[in-house]
Amino acid sequence: MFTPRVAAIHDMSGFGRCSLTIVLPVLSAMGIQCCPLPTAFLSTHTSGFQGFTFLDMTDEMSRVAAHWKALDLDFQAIYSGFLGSGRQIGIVEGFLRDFRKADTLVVVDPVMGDHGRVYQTYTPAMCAGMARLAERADVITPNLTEAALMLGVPYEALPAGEAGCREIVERLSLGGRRSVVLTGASLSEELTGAMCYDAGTGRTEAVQTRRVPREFLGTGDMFASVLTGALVRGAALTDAAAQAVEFVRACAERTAAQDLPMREGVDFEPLLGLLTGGGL
Ligand code: PXL
Repeated sequence: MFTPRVAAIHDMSGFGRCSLTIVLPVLSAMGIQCCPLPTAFLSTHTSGFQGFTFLDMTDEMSRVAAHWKALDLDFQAIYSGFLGSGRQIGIVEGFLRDFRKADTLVVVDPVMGDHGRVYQTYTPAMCAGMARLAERADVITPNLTEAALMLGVPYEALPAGEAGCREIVERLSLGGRRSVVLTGASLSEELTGAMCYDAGTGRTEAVQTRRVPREFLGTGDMFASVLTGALVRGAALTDAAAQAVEFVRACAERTAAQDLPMREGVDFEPLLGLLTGGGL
């Protein structure tokens, strides 16, 4: 049986569980070959650690893409996340031009910030570039902070509640041309999850689960990775979002039960079996 292949364009942070240290194990567990195209190598991620190292891989990325092109590799999906420089926007756009075929799924997680704040290494020009890159995606997975940046409105001015989340995904859909899965969409005090606009069906649907009253870094990366894996395996958008919502909840519950620090991310490794869908 054929194993699908995904090009994963994200940073590698050595400690703190995010980006490639989530994308790789999650896609592998879901039976998908993950080919990493690292955007930067950091000692830790940038949220909650002082003095992290940051090796910008911009120049290496073009060389990797050129080699993959010479090898005539093909990918069922291209999935991008945290970028390391403004120049990388154009490199990822070039990667899409070179590797996207009629049935290639393009998922852009427009990683830029959280809790109303932009990540330390992102400039306004990079945020504008990310919005431009995201226009080429089949599916985007912003959180509320990233949705505000893409809509050009202050975080505090985002429309609220269920109607607000519906309005956000519909406004971000580019007139219905791209699917939008808004994360951190909470329809009541006890619930949280995603609001999904499916460009294939034209429908907007909420996916909710019980809220874990703690926040952990990397849950957006976890969500988008499970969603991408499920879409590659043929799930419909809201079913893929439901798998992602439930897996993130299970990880957050396990991590909260041990009272681990937010910056270390979710303690997901013992739960990967939930994604494999079968024994030996
Ligand atoms: O999870 C988002 C993310 C990804 N990569 C790096 C980060 C962050 C969030 O802080 O710093 C390097």
